[in-house]
Amino acid sequence: MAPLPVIKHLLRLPNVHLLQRVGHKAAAAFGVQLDKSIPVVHGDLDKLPPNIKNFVLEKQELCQPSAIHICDGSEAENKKMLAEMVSDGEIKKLTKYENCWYARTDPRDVARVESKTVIITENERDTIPKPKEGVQGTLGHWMSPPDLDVALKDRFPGCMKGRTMYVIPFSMGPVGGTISKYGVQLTDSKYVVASTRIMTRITPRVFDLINNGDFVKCLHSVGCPKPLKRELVSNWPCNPDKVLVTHIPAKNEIISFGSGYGGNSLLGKKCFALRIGSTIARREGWLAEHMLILGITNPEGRKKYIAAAFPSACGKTNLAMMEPTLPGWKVECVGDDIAWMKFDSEGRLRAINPENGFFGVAPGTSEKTNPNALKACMSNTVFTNVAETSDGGVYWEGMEDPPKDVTITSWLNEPWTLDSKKPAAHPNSRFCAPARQCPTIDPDWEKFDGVPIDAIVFGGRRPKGVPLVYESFNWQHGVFIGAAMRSEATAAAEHKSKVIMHDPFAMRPFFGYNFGRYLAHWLSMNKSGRHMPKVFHVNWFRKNDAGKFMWPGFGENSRVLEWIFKRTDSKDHSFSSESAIGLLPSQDSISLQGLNEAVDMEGLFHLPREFWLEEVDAIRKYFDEQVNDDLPQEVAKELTNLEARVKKM
Ligand code: OXD
Ligand code: MN
Repeated sequence: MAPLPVIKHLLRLPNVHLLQRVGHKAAAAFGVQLDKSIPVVHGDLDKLPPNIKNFVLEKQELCQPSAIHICDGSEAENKKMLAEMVSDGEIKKLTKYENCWYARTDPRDVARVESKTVIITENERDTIPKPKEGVQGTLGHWMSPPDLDVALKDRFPGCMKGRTMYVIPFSMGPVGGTISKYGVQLTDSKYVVASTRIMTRITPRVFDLINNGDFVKCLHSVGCPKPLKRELVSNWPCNPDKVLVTHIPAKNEIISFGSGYGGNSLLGKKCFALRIGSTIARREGWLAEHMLILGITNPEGRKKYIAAAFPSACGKTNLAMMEPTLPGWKVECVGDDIAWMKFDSEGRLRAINPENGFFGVAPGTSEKTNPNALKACMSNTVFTNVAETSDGGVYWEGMEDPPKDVTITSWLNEPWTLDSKKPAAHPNSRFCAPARQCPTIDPDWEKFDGVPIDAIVFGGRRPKGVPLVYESFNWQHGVFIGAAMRSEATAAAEHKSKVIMHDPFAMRPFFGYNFGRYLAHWLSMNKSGRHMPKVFHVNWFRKNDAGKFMWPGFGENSRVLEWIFKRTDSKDHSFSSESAIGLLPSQDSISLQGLNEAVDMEGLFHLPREFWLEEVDAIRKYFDEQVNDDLPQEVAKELTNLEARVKKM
């Protein structure tokens, strides 16, 4: 049936707010039709479940691509797209490795853009706590539905002209898994399709699993319709002045414009698995967290799983893939960035890694720091903004000494030597590699109902005052420790200097809703009959007065994991002693056997009273200013208790 003229007119305009309100109903009732001038060059639109077909039709009306391609995730499809990108100069083959590719971005599109990342709710308070009078809120950015309408109208009409719109059916978590969720992303970027194929599971089976039910709707455009209005830099299409990454929890919808990079464009990752994911998790009673998951096996063969939250670029990937130095211990990787965790019917917390790949920060990754990540990215990998070597390889700061007998070209496409003043690789340059290629990938990493979690670990980069490890007194205190997390800023977003920033639960850039309510949700997890994981805080980054790291880190962190392992077995205080801030390892309970260097354990566990009094003040200021009336009184009480204990030190 032909669309009623008035509906067709509304869709054409396109009044997006109206379109979204009438969208599904109108499409279902009147049958939005494909603009006949837009060929479907791959796949069959009529075979899609009606709600997905309508979603595609609505967005093609809006974005006006020149063709539609429904992805099947196959090898043949991937090969063809990579070849097209090579001939368009968007990527290069790295001949030194097997099936590896290299992309340089426009230098204006190199990281997540937190200031342009917004959550849309009717009431601002549903997105962020109301900060104290006169204070700028830092716990996310809110946009009203009418402002979203204006912003979308300014960006999306005709934004895909001259480009193909790819329809990507993808699964977060193993396809068919009990904790998995499904999404469909529309994008005009082949780079995004190729990277999403690594980071998620792309398969048409997702259409059947959605079966006309709920799915997360993702729309992405680089915002560079053809003919181009400006010359591209490095053949990287983007529209930096108009970047906007939006999330609409009420509709399970993500709409992103202007950036092709990382979390701005691979919408399954931060947008879906964390921001929209956290809102779904709250509704459904589970947790979507910025956490790695690792399995650790002791010399007797007993295994436990740990989930750990660290702010961006604090070494989550290194920890998840570590090679323990403690003899007989084994660490295996389930995931390096995101955990979805749900209590099962027996009261065990079970976790999956919703991702299928690693989007890891390249600089600093070396044979010493993370040999497993290096092995994982030697084939089937897309590298972005690293430096290239003249023999078809890659190079970045901290990898090894620059290889001899080759020349190096920086991420800015300039000749590079050790004398160059600029870095060879961008500090946020990445490898995007399949998870299954990690030599230590856990045999259960794709288990449908996840792996059982015994410990939750929080951590950050704290050069002063914070001990190597401590344990919370109980769950409520653990939630407080997560809420009070702070860390040095990193290159993963647009922050410039190394200030110590509050980053509660390592989720500050990723909350999908009001952080105060998020805390209440965490507190509500503690129900009778559940086996609550123990909660810890670690800090590998304490420095002595000479500015030198006090703990060797990397594989030696297994010594700390061993203590955590022992503590999860204990029903009492064995191996620990009480301090003002939590349970510290008792004397000699962290094994130092076989360590090559002397470690100042006393210094690593010293709690300077002045430091902790200042820490309490900083946490109180943050809670008062940022969380204000939304702070659960249980968390406020934990701060009061900490202060009283510190004062007695
Ligand atoms: C990431 C991040 O890219 O946290 O994982 O920024
Ligand atoms: Mn991350």
